[in-house]
Amino acid sequence: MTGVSEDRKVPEPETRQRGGPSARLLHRGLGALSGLIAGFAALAVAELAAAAVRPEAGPLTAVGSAFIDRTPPWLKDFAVRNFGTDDKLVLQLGILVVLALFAMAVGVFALRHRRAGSAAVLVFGAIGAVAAVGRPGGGPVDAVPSVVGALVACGVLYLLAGRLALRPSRAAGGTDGTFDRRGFVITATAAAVASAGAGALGLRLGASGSAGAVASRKGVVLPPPASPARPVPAGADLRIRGLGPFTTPNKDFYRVDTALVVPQVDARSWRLRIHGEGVARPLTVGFDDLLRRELIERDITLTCVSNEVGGPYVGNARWIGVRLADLLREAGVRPPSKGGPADQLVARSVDGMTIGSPVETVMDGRDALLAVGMNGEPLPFDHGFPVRMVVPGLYGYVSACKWLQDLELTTFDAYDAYWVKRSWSQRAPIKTESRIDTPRPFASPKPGKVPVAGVAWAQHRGIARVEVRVDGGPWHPARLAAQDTRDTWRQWVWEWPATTGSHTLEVRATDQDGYTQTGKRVGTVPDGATGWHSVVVSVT
Ligand SMILES: Nc1nc2c(c(=O)[nH]1)N[C@H]1C(S)=C(S)[C@@H](COP(=O)(O)O)O[C@H]1N2
Ligand SMILES: [Mo]
Repeated sequence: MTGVSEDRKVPEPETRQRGGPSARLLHRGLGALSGLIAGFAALAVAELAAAAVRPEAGPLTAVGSAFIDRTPPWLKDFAVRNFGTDDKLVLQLGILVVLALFAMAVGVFALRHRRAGSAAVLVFGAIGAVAAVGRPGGGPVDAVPSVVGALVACGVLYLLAGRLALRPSRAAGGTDGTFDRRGFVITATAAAVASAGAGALGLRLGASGSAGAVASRKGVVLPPPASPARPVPAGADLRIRGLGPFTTPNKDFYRVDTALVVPQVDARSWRLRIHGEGVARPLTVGFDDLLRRELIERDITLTCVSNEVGGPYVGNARWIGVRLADLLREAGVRPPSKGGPADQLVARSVDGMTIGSPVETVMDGRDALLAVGMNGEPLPFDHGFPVRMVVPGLYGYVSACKWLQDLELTTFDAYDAYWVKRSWSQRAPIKTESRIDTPRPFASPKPGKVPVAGVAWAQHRGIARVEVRVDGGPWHPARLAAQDTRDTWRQWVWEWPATTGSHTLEVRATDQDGYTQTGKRVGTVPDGATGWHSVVVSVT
């Protein structure tokens, strides 16, 4: 478009018409479209290559994961609070939008600077490659998808920019504003169709790549536990409308992790290594070794430290697994109270997560598990198949490592685990908490008896009392459901004689150590939120 100024000086009719503002806009628009097509080609080809290398090596996943690991706690907290479990979808859409904007800009730039513009695409390939190689378990081959994708995109943009090149004008030094329209349409369509094909094939191959893991999970037969859980007492479930079931079904169980691609581990090749300081006999066990051991079955309520007061990140399941303390003792581990040198057990997952738990706690006699089963089935992939940790009384980020593959004994002084590096506490026992599940906020019940009900939890201490108050008035004791174990949550209900008007309901719990939940509101960082859950309703 070097001829634009010339056009004005030389008002030659045809040139004005062809090179006028709307034609220029169209030309730029097609430049932007070229950038988009090149970007699409890059991602599609990279996806296909990632299917051959490994799913985590795809540039979108790699850059997204790298972003997650660098997310400051306040942003992570914001994302979890506002997008919940959709936070990853939002992140990937965000990356796509940013990428699309850059692609369009590069496409427009390439109209004038065909080589430099095409080469600029390689910069994005380099970013993807660096991110992929730097992922946990990443190696040089993980750069391949980004590099191949970028090279293809570079070629596509070069071709398209060539089709968009303006033809020299008959008037010397200018252009007549025309370009190879037919050639552009054909090349652009061919590139888009071929990319769509490559992308679809990549997704299909990626899905079949995990066939081995899926088959290995289907093949798992959980042996009956040597120590079954007591049946859940009949009175543990109050069966009140608006109150979830005592045992959370797997499909409804909350999910919190940093994995953009859920790891699909083949149980047949899975190994767990136990090693580190004070480990007299380092151990390596396979999945079948675990199943042949004494299995115990327990109901344990899991809670996320990122759960706001009143939040949803808590669930109760029936787990089957091996006692972690048994394995540690077999490896010759002693807790600090018995002279062991290591006070921290660092669990590592196949996706590079590290989670540190106090050795003293996991060996103090509580049912700390290497879990293989959840509610009667092998762990779902989302919840850590084949093996995860579950420790009653500790928040998930300091205990519940999913897709576990390594246990290292060390000290809290020597090593900070993933979340501790991101300003969360090294140690985080679950705080005594309670939540109102019904009525819902801003509900409008009729005056008269209104059941106010919810759950309360103080894992490994147990819930002793729950109280409810209305509009800051006196506390009324709620009726507690039967206790399953002190490692599980407890439902409660209070019959409220509701009167017309707007009212604020508040709840607080007291645990079996005699501690009453503080009303002081603090946020989730660094070791869990506190405060009383409150719900405003208008009785009409
Ligand atoms: N590998 C891995 N394990 C993990 C996490 C993770 O991000 N990666 N998140 C932890 C956190 S913060 C919590 S609260 C629990 C949640 O377990 P769930 O998703 O099965 O409910 O898993 C824990 N284990
Ligand atoms: Mo968590």
